[in-house]
Amino acid sequence: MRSIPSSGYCRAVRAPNSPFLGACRCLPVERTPVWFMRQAGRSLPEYRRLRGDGNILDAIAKPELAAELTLQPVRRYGVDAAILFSDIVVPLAAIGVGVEIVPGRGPVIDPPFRTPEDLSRLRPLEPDVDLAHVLETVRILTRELDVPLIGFAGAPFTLASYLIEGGPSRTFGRTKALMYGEPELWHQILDRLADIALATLKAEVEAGASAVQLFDSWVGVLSAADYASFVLAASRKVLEGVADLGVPRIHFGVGTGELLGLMSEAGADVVGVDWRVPLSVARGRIGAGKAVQGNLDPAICLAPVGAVIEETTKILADAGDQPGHIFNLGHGVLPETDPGVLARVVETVHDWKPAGLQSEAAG
Ligand code: 1CP
Repeated sequence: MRSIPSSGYCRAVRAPNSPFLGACRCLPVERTPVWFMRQAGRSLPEYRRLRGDGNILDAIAKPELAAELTLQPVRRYGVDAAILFSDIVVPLAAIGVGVEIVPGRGPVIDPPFRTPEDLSRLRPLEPDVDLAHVLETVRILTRELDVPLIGFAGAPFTLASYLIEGGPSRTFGRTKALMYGEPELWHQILDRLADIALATLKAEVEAGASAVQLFDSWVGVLSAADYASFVLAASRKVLEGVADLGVPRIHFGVGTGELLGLMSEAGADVVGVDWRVPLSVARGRIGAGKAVQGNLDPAICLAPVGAVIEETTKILADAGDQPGHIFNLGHGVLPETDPGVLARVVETVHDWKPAGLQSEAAG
């Protein structure tokens, strides 16, 4: 196995030869790394026990508790990376935008953003003060973990959609109406959200995170032309803004098959792919030199375990034996998922030895 430089992006990690960090850099690694979006959360009995019925934003504000919730899936599954237990709306709540996370629904913003005056509600983020509790969680985890910690932020489009809709949406009608009706205000909102995401990611890396993921979960509702006109510049501002920190940057959205090339252009090292596009096809759209992350349909994990393992193996085979694949789901773990099934997925991924990588590993 070729070793990974121990300086720079590996700095906060005790395992300098992390398969996760290596795969993010498209280096040959001893085994395909795996982690799951929403690996912490309601699918785990130990999560339900520890979290109880309290408000999730309160749990995130308690560093010892948030660190323990982050560690639970790492202990249970032996995944190759941890993802900070927080939420994409935490920086917005921290600057005083009225946000609540309503059980069974998701983030609700009251009142929603509708006028130019609302722009003043997006003041600059001062991470040391506004996110002090989150950064403390990162510092605890950096001491405790022996796998890399992924920090994250919500991308400008996805955060803007919550602000403008006032909560989760199916049509994104108000978001698109503002985008087309008041393009100047739209760009101002996205630019401020880009600054907030950038400040969040920088602070998390400075506190010890070894990689970052920019979640643009809902951007797949846009056409490629809209993405290029209304989103690309703001996402690029975030991803290029963290380039000099030397940690891998992952960029992810759902239903983004038509946008993969543009999301790659926005500056990521790794592009997340949902289950709608085979990884072999996605690689062509994303371009050479970048890694792919994905892409098992989380709903398939509710099927009998034999079918889940078969689909897992198909994805591993389709990723091919070229370096640069991080196994993940195509979106977050569904709460009704049996953790035993995910444990079998991890085992299957770790046991997978594509012929090409075996010879690299020997050499
Ligand atoms: O109390 C609870 O358990 C509620 C469920 C929950 C959890 C576990 C929410 C509400 N947020 C979180 C934590 C969370 N959120 C994590 C850390 C856990 C982990 O991944 O292991 C992360 C990375 C997020 C990020 C997040 N929040 C995203 C991007 C990822 C994605 O799923 O696309 C998004 C879109 C949100 C908004 C959000 N927060 C919570 C919900 C239910 C939602 C989605 C609502 C919607 O459909 O719009």
